[in-house]
Amino acid sequence: MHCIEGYKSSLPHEDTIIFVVSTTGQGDTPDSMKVFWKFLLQRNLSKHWLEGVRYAVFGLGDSGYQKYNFVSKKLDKRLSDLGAMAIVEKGLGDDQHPSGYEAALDPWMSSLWSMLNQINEKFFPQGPDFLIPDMKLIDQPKIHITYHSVDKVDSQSSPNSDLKWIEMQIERARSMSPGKFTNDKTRPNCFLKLIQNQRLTRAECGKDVRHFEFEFVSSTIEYKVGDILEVLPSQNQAAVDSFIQRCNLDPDAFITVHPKEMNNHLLHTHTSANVPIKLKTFVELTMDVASAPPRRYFFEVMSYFATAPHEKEKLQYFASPEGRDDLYQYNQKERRSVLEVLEDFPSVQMPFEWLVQLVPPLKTRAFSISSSPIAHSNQVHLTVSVVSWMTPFKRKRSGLCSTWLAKLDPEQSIYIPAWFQKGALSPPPPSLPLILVGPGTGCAPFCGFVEERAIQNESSATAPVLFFFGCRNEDGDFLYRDFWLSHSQNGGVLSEAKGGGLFVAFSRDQPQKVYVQHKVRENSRKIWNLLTEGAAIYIAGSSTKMPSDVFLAFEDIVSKEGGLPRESAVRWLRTLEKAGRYHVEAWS
Ligand code: 2AM
Repeated sequence: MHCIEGYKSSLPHEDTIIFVVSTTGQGDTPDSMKVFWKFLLQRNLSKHWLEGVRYAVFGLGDSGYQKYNFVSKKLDKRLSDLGAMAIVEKGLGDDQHPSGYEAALDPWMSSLWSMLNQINEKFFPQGPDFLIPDMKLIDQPKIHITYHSVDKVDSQSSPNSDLKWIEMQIERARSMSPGKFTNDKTRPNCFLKLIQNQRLTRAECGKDVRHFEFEFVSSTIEYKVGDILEVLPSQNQAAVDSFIQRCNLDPDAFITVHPKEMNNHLLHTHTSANVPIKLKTFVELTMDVASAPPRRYFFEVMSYFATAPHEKEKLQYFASPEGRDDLYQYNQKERRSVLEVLEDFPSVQMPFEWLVQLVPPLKTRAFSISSSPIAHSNQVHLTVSVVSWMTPFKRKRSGLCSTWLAKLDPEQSIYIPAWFQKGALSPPPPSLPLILVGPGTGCAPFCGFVEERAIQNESSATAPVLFFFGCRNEDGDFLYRDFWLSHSQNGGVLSEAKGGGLFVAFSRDQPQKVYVQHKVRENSRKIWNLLTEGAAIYIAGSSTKMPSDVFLAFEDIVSKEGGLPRESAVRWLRTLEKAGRYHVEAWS
């Protein structure tokens, strides 16, 4: 297996290449593929460049999105245009499928193995059947753990509550986890201290949306409106303790974790990944033990270590293609965490190496920033919906990060590790007219836009802004109501006097649903006039259906007001998108 690095010279000499690729945002390539994709699109590559190279593509996508599996389709086409030959039809994994993307993966894998076997028997001398799990465990863990005696441990590892020490622990733990975190997700960009945690919704509306204000406590990071803040959540201490106890681990042991194939030289180099860390700290900072469900391979490996026959049988069934749908129900639909799965199969004792390798990584969570750095120096604000839901078996589940944030008290001195990222919504210059659509927490980035524009407007006149907001009830979840109303009055940036407007859709305040797209259609002429003056459209919020429904509303407007047939209206909007005047930031 290769990293895509070095592809420039090596790609045409490969025999067979297998690509597994996801799609992010609105049909974008994942970050780790960007350089490769740019390279592959070069015009000077001849259409014979990859002749003789065989390939297979499997895409990970979500058919809820308009550009479903867009990147895998583009990649497949480009490889074929460059002369490479597909050995199997591209596979399209769909997260919306009742059995998850594995429903498409299983048949794709089995055709892939059989094709590979036909091409070259040395791939699988025993035939592809040996991939079906049985009593043997073919693999070995890819990592090695060294246990250190306490007296040999670096003095820097002794407990100390200062920020530098916390930063070191995070960097150490996360850079030790091979392949789990990219380099930019090991050492935090900065630490934040919570200074405000305010509920924005009333209990009766059934939603808990909160406004958080944080202060920079280490370095101040420069960010822009529309940027993203990623936060590393803290896991529940009791869950971490239960996991350690369930796995018979010593929380106070000092460990280092290395990839197995690491050479001696690297092993002895003094990097943060080579300094021992407490096992409990390592688990806390890198292994999601109580929230993310493990993947199918976890069950396969568990089956090997199960000593009770009925548990072994059940785990083997879960890991087999026949058990796929039942595993999906048990695991993904019910969102069983690693800890819960291990508790359901008490005879399993998995070595820590396997656990480190297979427990899902503790991921940072990304939120759209809702403040303008010009309006709040040394601060960053978020608008977060506290996630909780019932599984099909009526088990209450809640989002790790939002639930943790909601319980934090600004009086406590807790340092929150954070990373800043550029968002999909580029900051608009003051002279650009704006059409903003942000129902629910989709309003977050637009708080920053409006705040910033109000400040810019104090020195010189800014272009008009139309803002479309949607929520359930006027009295329940009209987020930042006073803020929007104040900017829509007395010559504010959303006021009619400034050519702007505030339009709110209350979806549940009348018998029929009223959504932002209805308000957009009602303001057809106003929107068209602004578009012809060069306005940019910005859409943010839930990814399920809202962005495509809103696109349809704009399509209607362009068609009606611009007198264009439907296909031309779509092309017109696509051109807008290409010109950087149609932006979408959607999240699930
Ligand atoms: P609902 O929950 O009453 O269906 C913020 O979440 C608001 O977005 C809510 O009022 C929600 O309405 C609404 N919403 C749900 N689906 C939507 C869609 N496809 N397009 C626009 N708004 C939608």
